[in-house]
Amino acid sequence: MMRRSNERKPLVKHIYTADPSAHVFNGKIYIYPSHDEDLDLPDDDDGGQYMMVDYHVLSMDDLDSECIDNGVALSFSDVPWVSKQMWAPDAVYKNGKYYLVFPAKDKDGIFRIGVASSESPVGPFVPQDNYIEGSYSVDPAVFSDDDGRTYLYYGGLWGGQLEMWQSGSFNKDEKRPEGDERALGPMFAEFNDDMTGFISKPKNLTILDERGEPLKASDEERRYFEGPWLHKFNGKYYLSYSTGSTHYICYAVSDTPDGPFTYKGRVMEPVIGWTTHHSILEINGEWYLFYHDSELSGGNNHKRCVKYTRLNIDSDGNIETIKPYD
Ligand code: FUB
Repeated sequence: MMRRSNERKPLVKHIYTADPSAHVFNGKIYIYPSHDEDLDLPDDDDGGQYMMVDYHVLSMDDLDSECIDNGVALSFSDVPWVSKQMWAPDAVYKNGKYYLVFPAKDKDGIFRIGVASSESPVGPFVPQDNYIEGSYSVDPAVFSDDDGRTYLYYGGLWGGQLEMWQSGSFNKDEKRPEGDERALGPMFAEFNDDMTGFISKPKNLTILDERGEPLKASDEERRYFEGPWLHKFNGKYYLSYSTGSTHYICYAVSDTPDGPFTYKGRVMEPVIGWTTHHSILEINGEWYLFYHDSELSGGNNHKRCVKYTRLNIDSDGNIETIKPYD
């Protein structure tokens, strides 16, 4: 199949960008990425190299047009509760406003999830005074269901601190699940109408294997690590996510938004760089994957660039695995 002129190429080159959450608002494509800093920091397993301080919203009139950087939409110095590390955001349109939903470390060094709002999809966004009560960890993905309910999927292992909440409160020394123990899934919660809080207690989602058994912690090629995304296809809920340490994007399917989800397969093989993080979007009846790799920086894990490519889904809802460099 012929590729589009922008396909599988860095959408912007003047800044490093990652973790693209893409949406269509008013017929235009908006991308809400992390803004990677051009700093030379050593890699560690806690994500200390990801020192982002602000968000820029990118936009495109269509898939073939130039990708525009709309400047700083929210900076860490504008958010009263944030100390550092503004990681992967998402956005949603609700009740006539655009909401940016973002994770960052609070003053105690604990990842929380906050919300900021704007009249415009590109901001500037005005943050709420505090993070969402009961929120923790990273990688928020907001899903608006057909009935108007707004769900949040989030959570990341290791530097994303998800394991540290297994007891219900924060414990930085909490043991990670291992071996045959049930793997942690992403967290799930429902937002209230004005996006100021959760109306349900967050719960950890289960991903089942083909025998109906929860995926095990040792199953690193299939278990959840970070970067959840939710899209709906033919009435079913598709949860896609990164497997982190094995660098795949995988997907699992459910009849309900809060699972359990059953593992189905891979969306994409590994990209250049340690992390992989994506969003899935229908544009004019075709499906696209927005993702990142570290091609622009020659492989630096924390200097990434966002890209998109076509996603093929067959009539039964099976996703064809993407080989990003074929
Ligand atoms: O961008 C910082 C972190 O890297 C994100 O939270 C993860 O999903 C990974 O892409």
